[in-house]
Amino acid sequence: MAQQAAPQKQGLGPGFWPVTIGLTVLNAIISWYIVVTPIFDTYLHLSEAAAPAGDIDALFTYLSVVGNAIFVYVVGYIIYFSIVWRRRASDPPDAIGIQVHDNPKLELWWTIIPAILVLTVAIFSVRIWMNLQNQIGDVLTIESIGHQFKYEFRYPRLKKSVYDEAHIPVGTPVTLQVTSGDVIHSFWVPAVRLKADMVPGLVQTMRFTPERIGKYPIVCTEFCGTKHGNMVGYLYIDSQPDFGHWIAAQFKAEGRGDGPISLNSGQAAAGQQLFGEKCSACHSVGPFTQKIVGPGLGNLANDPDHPNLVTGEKPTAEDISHVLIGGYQGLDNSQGKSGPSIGVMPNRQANGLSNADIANLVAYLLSLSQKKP
Ligand code: HEC
Ligand SMILES: [Cu+2]
Repeated sequence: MAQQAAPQKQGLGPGFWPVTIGLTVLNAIISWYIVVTPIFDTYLHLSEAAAPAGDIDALFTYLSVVGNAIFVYVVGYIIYFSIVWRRRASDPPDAIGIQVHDNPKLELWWTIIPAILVLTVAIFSVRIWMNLQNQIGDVLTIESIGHQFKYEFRYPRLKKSVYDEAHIPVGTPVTLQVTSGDVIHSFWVPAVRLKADMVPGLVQTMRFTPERIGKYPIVCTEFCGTKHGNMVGYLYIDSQPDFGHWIAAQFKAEGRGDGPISLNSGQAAAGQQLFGEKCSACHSVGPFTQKIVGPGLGNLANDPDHPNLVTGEKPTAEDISHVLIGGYQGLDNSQGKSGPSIGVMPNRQANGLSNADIANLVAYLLSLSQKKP
């Protein structure tokens, strides 16, 4: 006698659409929470101390939202289907679920949707990576060398290294050249979201722009010996004046305080070359309005629309040198009344300018203005 075929279970089941709506609502609530909560700040108390921390956190948020959606739907449907199509007491002992093979529609979508997701993640992260590599203006370059068990920092023009405490000025693009003097260490600043291994014989570059003044730990994450756990440094993001004071103190400790600058000994040609090296990332030699990061400097001394410097001072050699020495961050007072702040002009220490450099740059800037009618 032919055995009666066991009934096959198939279809979406009675509650599929209500469950889908429920999962969508749940997904939306969790996604909303992820988006509105600055996760690192809230749970780990890690502020975004420097660009690109914000970009990296945005990428993390995106990954969390996508990951959460996959989790909610996959787990939700597994639970739903295992309840509606469970084996019931009334089912014959040989009852089996429907066997699905070759469903082109399904296969198409489960290829297309993940492909799109992975592509968006790739585009998002490659763009951040490229920004990191191509950040304009390596204004301040510091070498950082790992040792058992401390971090050494070498600053331009500073003869002695400093250890375990690095100071950098806010708003100034910084390039760190990271390597090691002995074994493999790592240089991780959680508040900047960047990390590089410190490998003997290999110099790796780390670029970021400090944004929030504060003191942030630098952590070694490669087991580098018995006192690895004690290997913690601090990155101080200082205001421009504080950074100036700090580095001036280092110079003083080396017995190399800077004497007075003789401005009339400046050489415009030497200044021009220096400008290409240290200033052109942020300044054009066009008019004031031709902005890169800072204003154009081509008409500094004879621009009727901007009779004064941003500091409100007159564009004399003396007053231009004040901007180069102290840096400037404040309201734009160039038209006699205050306008919005333009950005941060790094001070001489951040730009690595000697007295002679300042004299040469001032001579060059003034020569630019004189060429115009
Ligand atoms: C990180 C970018 C950056 C670098 C590098 C930089 N500057 Fe500036 N500079 C600025 C910004 C931004 C301002 C405007 C500051 C403000 O108004 O608050 C400025 C302002 C100035 C001013 C005043 C302009 C005016 O019209 O009053 C001078 C002069 C100047 N910079 C010269 C230089 C020289 C010379 C160098 C190279 C040694 C240099 N800057 C390097 C960003 C930079
Ligand atoms: Cu270490």
